[in-house]
Amino acid sequence: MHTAPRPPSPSAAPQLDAVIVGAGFSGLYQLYRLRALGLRTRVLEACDNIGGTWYRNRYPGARCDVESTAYSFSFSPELDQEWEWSERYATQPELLRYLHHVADRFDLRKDITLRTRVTGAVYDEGGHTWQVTTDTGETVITRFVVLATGCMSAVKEPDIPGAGTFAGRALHTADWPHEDVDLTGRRVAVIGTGCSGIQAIPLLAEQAAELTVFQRTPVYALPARNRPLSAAETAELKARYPEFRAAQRRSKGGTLFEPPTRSALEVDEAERRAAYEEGWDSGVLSGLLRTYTDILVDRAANETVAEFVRSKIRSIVTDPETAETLSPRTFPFGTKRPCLDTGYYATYNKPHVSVVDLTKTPIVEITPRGIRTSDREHAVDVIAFATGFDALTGSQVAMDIVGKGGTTLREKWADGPRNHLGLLSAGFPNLFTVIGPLSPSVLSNAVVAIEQHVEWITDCIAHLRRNGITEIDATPRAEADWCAHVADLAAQTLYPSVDSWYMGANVPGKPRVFLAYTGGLERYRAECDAAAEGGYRAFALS
Ligand code: N01
Repeated sequence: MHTAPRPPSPSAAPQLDAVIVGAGFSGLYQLYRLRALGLRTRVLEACDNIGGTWYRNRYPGARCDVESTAYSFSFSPELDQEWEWSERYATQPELLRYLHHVADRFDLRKDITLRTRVTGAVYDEGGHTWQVTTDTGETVITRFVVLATGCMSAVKEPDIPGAGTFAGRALHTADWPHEDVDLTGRRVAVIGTGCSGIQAIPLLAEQAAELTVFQRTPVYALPARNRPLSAAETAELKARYPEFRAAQRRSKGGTLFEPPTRSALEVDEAERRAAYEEGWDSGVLSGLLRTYTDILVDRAANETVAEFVRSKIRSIVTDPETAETLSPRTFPFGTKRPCLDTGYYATYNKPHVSVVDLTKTPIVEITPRGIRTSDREHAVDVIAFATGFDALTGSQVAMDIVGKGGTTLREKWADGPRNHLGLLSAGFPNLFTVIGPLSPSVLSNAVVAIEQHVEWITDCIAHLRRNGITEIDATPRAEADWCAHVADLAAQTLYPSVDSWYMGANVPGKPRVFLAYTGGLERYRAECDAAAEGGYRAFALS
């Protein structure tokens, strides 16, 4: 826990117009936009380098599961034309190279300060400024703060007794070493089978002498069907990039597909199976979700696709008992984020790879030698934790953010995040969030969602400055309405029925609130635009 920041000196003049916290996709684009407005802007980044998620998640196999050509900035046609993606799904190193290219091309680095973690921010109600404090001892006074801290940046430390006693090497997928980790001849354990675990497992298995996966909940994973992009494909895409980008911006989730029109239950089994085969073969994360209208709202409809995936697992994994262990049965398909994999299930056919079903033999403790489950001790040399994140709110409540009346964001969000449009939380004026809680964020292509937020925030700040307005705040009424609306929409789906990180259920003590907006990016964009109409009259301005 950081020490609480000191109250600001009375109404000190701002040294900066904007501080942006984080130098990932969000922070880089926000810097580009605010600088174009002529604002004195600085990005403060905790890590040694830029890249955010794509800097930290360097584990073997880390790869985006949205197609590279769609998971990239749309704001610069020149950038679209000059950058070449090598594969359908970009690896982490390629995404990081892309972000470095963006930083260089738009000359962003000069306003980014690395190795500087924002520890707190206190609002000065008299001066309408924020006093931002850092772990380097710096204090910066700024009019606006943009939290570009990402959805998945607060790593969830393994809540397992004895975690610190392990005498071998402990790694976390979200904090993998920069240098190569040689696992040749080593006995490796992986704890966790979410998207990170299932991407890492096939590659770790290529090196390890023995790989043991400790699985608490199996996932539904679809084959990525990744492949190199040919020169002809790239040329064809570049020719139609302008239309593609425009369509992305109008889309429901930032990727393009024909929305389904029928229920899974109104077609016969043969037709359903054919649709699911097509979705499975598409190599697209939402390939199965988009088949029928009711996959995420009707349990019986959902079960048809869930059983389809289980049948695929049985067809790939040769040992029937292992196939059953890997088959999700406790939650509907899609209510925890599905994964795209490359060879995940087939990895279990290798003789040196095994899975421990923690629902039958739970982990009791980590020991100096390895992992003790209820039936035995598994001696290993390396433990790779793939145990996930305190998603969406974790990075924000980790900072001591003190708003009006001395209220902290942590206190205000004790029962779950509260804000208007996911953008501003009442009592914390001039403090914007990019793809944070109660916005489409993790349910959409993150880059498209980021661009929508950054552009809205930029337009808002431009309006305030043009009109001599020094403070914008969410009203408690608008905030209450938005929180209720987000919860109402989520309640119409199967999502809240499941313990997932979407619900905050993976972090002990975190309130159970559905953390994202399920109405889709298109509808959300319209809500944000409506709130900006008439000079942002949905907000309190002064
Ligand atoms: O984390 P997760 P992640 N003992 O929370 C298990 C994005 N992402 O890093 O489900 C034993 O999904 C936990 O088990 P359970 C994407 O949005 C994207 O994999 O709680 N097990 C689960 O199996 C994704 O959804 C990409 O029962 C424990 C796993 O650890 C999000 O990030 C790639 C445990 C955590 O899974 C998070 O994914 C990677 C314990 N004490 C990530 N604690 C791409 O774009 C936790 N677990 C491809």
